[in-house]
Amino acid sequence: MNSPKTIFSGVQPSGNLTIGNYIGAISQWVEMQDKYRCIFSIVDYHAITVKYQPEELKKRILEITKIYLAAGIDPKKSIVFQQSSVPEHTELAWILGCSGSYIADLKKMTQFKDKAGEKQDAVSVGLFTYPVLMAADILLYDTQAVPVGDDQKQHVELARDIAKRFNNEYGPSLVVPEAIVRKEGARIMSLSDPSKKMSKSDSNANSYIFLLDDIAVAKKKIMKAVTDSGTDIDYDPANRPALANLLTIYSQLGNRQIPRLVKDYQGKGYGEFKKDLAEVVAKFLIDFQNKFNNISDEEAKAVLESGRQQAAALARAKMEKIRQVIGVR
Ligand code: AQP
Repeated sequence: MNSPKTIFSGVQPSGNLTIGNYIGAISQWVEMQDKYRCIFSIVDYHAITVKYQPEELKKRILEITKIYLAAGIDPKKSIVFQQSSVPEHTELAWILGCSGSYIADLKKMTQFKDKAGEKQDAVSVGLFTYPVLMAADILLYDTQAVPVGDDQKQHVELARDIAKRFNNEYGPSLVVPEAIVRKEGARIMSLSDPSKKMSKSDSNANSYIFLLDDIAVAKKKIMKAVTDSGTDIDYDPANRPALANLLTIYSQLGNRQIPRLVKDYQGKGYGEFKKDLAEVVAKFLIDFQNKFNNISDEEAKAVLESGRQQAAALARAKMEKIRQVIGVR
């Protein structure tokens, strides 16, 4: 029998997690645990590529661990660990930065262009080389598939290119991974501007719903969400992207397929639709937050420590081979 595929993914503790992070990434991880060998990381070194508060980062690392657990990640089935606790990630990132990664590729990364904006020369080198560290995260574990939201697909493709170039230079040493992106919900859009993705670091608080948002606040955000012209409920992402986004959120959190929703809301208007969606979101958040609040800091720390030991053993063995092939051992 073939051994199960290895899956790796992570979230950076750069803010409160949104329902976009949940729908696009974490919810699909949960489904994979019974089928694959899963490794899920809190990728904290990615969160220091932009300005941050050390105390807040520390708090968020445990918070995200609890979010993984509350979402249904089971540490008996999956390895859950903090990236910085396994130093081989940064070691491999250095090696890949020297072999397999080109400046021209990094300059093309949409996320770098979005985050650096007009100041491409004045942001940190880390923000620029972030995708190389992400490639190291993935390649260190012989990962075959990386479940991510649509915005991270480009980075996984770069990891593939880096692995292929490294293999061309040193012989087959790295597994070439593929991205797994949901068909629906891979890109949840901002509630205030459906042309932008929902992002945890957006400056407009009405654009996102945090998994830990106050329930009344979350409901208000849904009621305030922008809608397109027209009054009927129809799924037309090209012409009515705001409504399509709300239908996607409803479908994903309320477990009802979009065609079914469109049918159920025939003859009803935006007001009724949004009120019901606010209830669906509230119900989801209440259930999620109950689970989250029942996980202690000690439990989360124990999960991270056990995950560290398991990840470190894999990383140590892989890096020993990499050091040999590049000629430093
Ligand atoms: N809006 C989204 N819809 C679907 N999936 C999303 N993801 C992020 N936003 C959406 C997916 O969540 C996972 C973790 O993302 P990340 O923390 O590594 O960083 P990101 O992709 O840059 O997400 P954010 O929320 O926009 O963070 P900030 O604001 O800090 O940059 C990934 O799989 C991502 O695709």
